[in-house]
Amino acid sequence: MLKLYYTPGVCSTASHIGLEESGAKYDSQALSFATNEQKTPEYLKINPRGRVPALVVDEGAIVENTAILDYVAAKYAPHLMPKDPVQRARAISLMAWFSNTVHPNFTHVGRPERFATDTSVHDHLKAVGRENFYANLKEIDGLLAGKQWIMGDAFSVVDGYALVFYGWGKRIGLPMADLRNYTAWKDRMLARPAVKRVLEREQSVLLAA
Ligand SMILES: N[C@@H](CCC(=O)N[C@@H](CS)C(=O)NCC(=O)O)C(=O)O
Repeated sequence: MLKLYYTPGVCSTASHIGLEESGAKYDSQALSFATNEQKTPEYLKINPRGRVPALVVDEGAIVENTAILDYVAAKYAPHLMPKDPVQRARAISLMAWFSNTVHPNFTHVGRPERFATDTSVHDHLKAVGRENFYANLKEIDGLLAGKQWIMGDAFSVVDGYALVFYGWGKRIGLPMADLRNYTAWKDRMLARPAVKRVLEREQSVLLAA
């Protein structure tokens, strides 16, 4: 049995969507950051880094969205990752960039204290993070030009990951409607029953007008 540990509205939504789209049976547990449930001794046994998502499989825990999504596709839903080796490498490349660049840029906005202990520079870090994050969103908008899904004609687990950042942009009041391709694609995402189920379960900002 699979078990996903997630927190509503954070990057674990990517894995949540991937699992729901895969059709695999899974159990899930929401952890509240407000009460630091991601740092309890029980959860630290699952992910010693105290982060979500974590997916517990028969052999133990898998952490990091990129790894979880590749695993879920490989094991339960091969149609959710490109088969062609070059396209598959590009899918992993995009998820790696989401994880190592786009996500940390956003973290500067919400958690500047993770990048500098000098509080006098926190506002500056937030402003730079916001600018860099919006530049990343513009790049995603460009990647979606003329495409149905982020990897082309076929929906993939990478789409669920890209949706996380649209929601975050909306949450911090960035001009998301200006990103025409990204916004049209977001509407296609919201029309998918599995995506909608996850967003409803997480009470996502993406469902608000
Ligand atoms: N690169 C990791 C990032 C994991 C991560 O940083 N998760 C955040 C939520 S977006 C978290 O659990 N934060 C809890 C904390 O920092 O205490 C992934 O993609 O899985």
